[in-house]
Amino acid sequence: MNDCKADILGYRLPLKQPLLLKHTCLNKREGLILRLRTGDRCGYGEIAPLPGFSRESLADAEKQLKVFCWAVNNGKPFSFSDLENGALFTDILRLPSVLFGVESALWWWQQDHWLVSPETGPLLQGSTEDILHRLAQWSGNWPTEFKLKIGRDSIESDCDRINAVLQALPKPVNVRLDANQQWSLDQAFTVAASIDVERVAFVEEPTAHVAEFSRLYEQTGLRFALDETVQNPQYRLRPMHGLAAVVIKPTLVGGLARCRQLVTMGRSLGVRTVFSSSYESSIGLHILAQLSAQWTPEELPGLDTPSVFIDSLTSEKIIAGQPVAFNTAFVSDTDAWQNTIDENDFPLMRTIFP
Ligand code: OSB
Ligand code: MG
Repeated sequence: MNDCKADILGYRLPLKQPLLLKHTCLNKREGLILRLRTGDRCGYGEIAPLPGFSRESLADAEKQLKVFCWAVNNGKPFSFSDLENGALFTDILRLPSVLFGVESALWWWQQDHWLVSPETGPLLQGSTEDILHRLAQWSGNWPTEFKLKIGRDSIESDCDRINAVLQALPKPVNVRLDANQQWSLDQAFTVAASIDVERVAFVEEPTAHVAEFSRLYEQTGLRFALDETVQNPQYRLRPMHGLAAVVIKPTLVGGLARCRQLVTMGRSLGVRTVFSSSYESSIGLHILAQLSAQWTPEELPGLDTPSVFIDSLTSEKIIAGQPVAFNTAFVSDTDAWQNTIDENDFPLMRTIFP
């Protein structure tokens, strides 16, 4: 690809309330938008390491992305076959979030049209009381599955929460649970014995040790999904007793070539592959929704994360392919970026490169 120009925009998005994640609590979400241009055609990618989940910091990602942009703007050649083979600028691109951002910008650049966005599996977060209230108000169609976060409080409250949610849902509707590796194996046995495992499509990462997951299934019938485990680039997917699904978070897994490989492997093992978000802005979510629609059209992706933002980036024009001047449309002055954050300053965007 010749004559390609790259630029980077940084964003800082406000959250409705502090976002409690494993090991950390976020008060704002920050990331980078990469734009690749040739003539009047553009491709966008998002680079947003998630604190507590990504190994790299945003500063690390920015540094690596700038090296890539500098090389591209100075005429370093690359081809789409490199992209497909996962061999794109292997000397520069190493961090998962940067690989995803660069590869998806090139992928975006190649797309001629967008598919209808898939429905997403609604995420049940917050207190059990809030969740039950939300379900009681549910109007319209029920999705086939909801995702419920657990593993944060006591085992008793996890059991109560799961049973209360299952009771509030009509019989054919099931749940996906996510323990984020927080249970011990004994605790997992206790939970499995207290709930209707038939209505649990799977539990993501029940304990901290992947070697225990099949034992849990064999003794209780509780099926499981891999999420954190496949974020290790060395991990090779293989048949496992009770493996129901592989959750793919491209920002954390790193790169479309590896994501594609997980989809193909999952399919050959007869397990579901579920694209899922890592609290990206609406630009990243658009990419994830399209990847899901193209690669796993039968699946309900886990993209119900925009509700945590007050404003998740105005991207309709970008997605529609209309020309957008990064500078005039988005960019705030440097003072606003550097000064203490005030709710009225959001969302902030600024040019990072060139
Ligand atoms: O634990 O699956 C997780 C988002 C960021 C980091 C970790 C996780 C998540 C989600 C995304 O839960 C939403 C979903 O998977 O439905
Ligand atoms: Mg998970």
